[in-house]
Amino acid sequence: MLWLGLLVLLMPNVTALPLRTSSLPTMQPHAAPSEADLKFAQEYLQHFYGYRPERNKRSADPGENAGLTTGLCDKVQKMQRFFGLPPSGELTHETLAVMKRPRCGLSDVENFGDKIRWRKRTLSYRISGNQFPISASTVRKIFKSAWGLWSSVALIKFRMRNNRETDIVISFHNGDHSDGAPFDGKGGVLAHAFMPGPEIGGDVHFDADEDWSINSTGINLFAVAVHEFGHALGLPHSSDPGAIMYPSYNFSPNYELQLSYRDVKDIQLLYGVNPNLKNPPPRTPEKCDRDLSFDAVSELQQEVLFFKDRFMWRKHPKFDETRITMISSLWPDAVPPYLDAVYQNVENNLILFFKGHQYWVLRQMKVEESFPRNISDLGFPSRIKSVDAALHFRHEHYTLFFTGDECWRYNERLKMLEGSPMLIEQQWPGIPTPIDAAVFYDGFVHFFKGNLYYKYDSNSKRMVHTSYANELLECENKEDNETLTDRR
Ligand code: TQI
Ligand code: ZN
Ligand code: ZN
Repeated sequence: MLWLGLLVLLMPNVTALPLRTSSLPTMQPHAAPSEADLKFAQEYLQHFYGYRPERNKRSADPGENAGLTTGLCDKVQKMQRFFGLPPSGELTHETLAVMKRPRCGLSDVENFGDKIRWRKRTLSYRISGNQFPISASTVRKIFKSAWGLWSSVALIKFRMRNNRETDIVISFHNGDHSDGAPFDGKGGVLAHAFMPGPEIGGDVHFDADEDWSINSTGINLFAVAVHEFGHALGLPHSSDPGAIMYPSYNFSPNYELQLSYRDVKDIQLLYGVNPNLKNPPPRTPEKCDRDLSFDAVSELQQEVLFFKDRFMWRKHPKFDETRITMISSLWPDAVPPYLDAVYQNVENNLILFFKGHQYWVLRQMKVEESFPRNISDLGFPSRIKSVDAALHFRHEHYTLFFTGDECWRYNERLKMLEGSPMLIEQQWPGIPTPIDAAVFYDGFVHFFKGNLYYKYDSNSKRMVHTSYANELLECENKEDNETLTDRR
């Protein structure tokens, strides 16, 4: 709300600028501009195109024509390109006529559909102040890489400058800092940014009272900077829970911060696609996707949790909607994404997470000391490098681990039980191996493989049902289910 309010204040009567000026009479191209016109043009370019006469004087070749320095010529060309004039770099009558037409005061920003974006493709920023919560060089590095995330995917570049006249000013403030949006001390609002625009537009303020850090001990400055810089570039909040622009702080320090597919699409819509894009950004899984598969499935109290990448869905018997959340929003800093297996040990009130050769034990949301540990501690031979799934039987007091085409019976006190490993096909005939996930709930064993699940009667060990795995998440929109493509 604050942000929209400020936005309205910053943008009084914005009018659309015509891009073509073919209706203007074409004047003689080489007529020399008058003294007054030159002065007018210089002021115009200074105001709207960042032309700096002082800087140009310093670097100008003394032999060059006193009026049109190369810097001014560049700006004239830029302005001509924008208005669809031949980019000669000369102050033709036509060029001057366009300059003299009334226009709104907004220079470096433009309306783009219902959005606002910077018009230029290279933005300058300045880090203001000399008291920082972490060392100044670290702060510079953090901001540089936060801008770098956005410039790596879209056609926009950032340059740090130490002069006054930068597009974006980044600063730290305590409490009231006279922009109508005072900070609230530790906690609450961490930072805010102004939409692209002149003066305060694009500026980013951080609350100096926060416990800023570069790791997981406080508020991660890098994560917040990436989000705020998104606003400074014109991005609103996203409804995709995997997006950096999602309005919730659930950054996982166990996982390298990445823009999501949604963030990338949104910034590219404003500034165009950077052709040198490296890795494809991670997509947020969709519960209506018939091809959806799971990494792990587990019970947790009365709920069933379905894990996928950095996310999980929580299926609660009392809530009709199964909602997606970031794993790190429930267990901050505790568990890595892209898990292999998860199970809850109800008797001891533990939840165990498996990924690769490591496992973590959590008691009441907190990682037990000395974890992660190696899975060989559970009694697996060294040839077992990871587990596919874990199935816990609360009444029988044992857990079944699945690895390839084998399964292992394990008890917390007695460790690996006699007879392990057994062949899956002999224990649970009919399921394809290796499996992705397994869970015991509602009196049935559910195995997951690819986009299917297999429901077993745990006593007779007979398959009773098989269907799409995503069916268990109850996608409300059945039509979407058939024709799921990229939203938007
Ligand atoms: N600051 C809010 C934010 O940047 C300020 C804000 C902008 C806002 N637009 C708004 C507040 C619209 C209300 C409505 O979103 S913040 C996150 C989060 C904040 C929040 O300090 O609350 C991040 C800063 F929520 F996404 F984690 C950074 Cl990453
Ligand atoms: Zn502020
Ligand atoms: Zn925000």
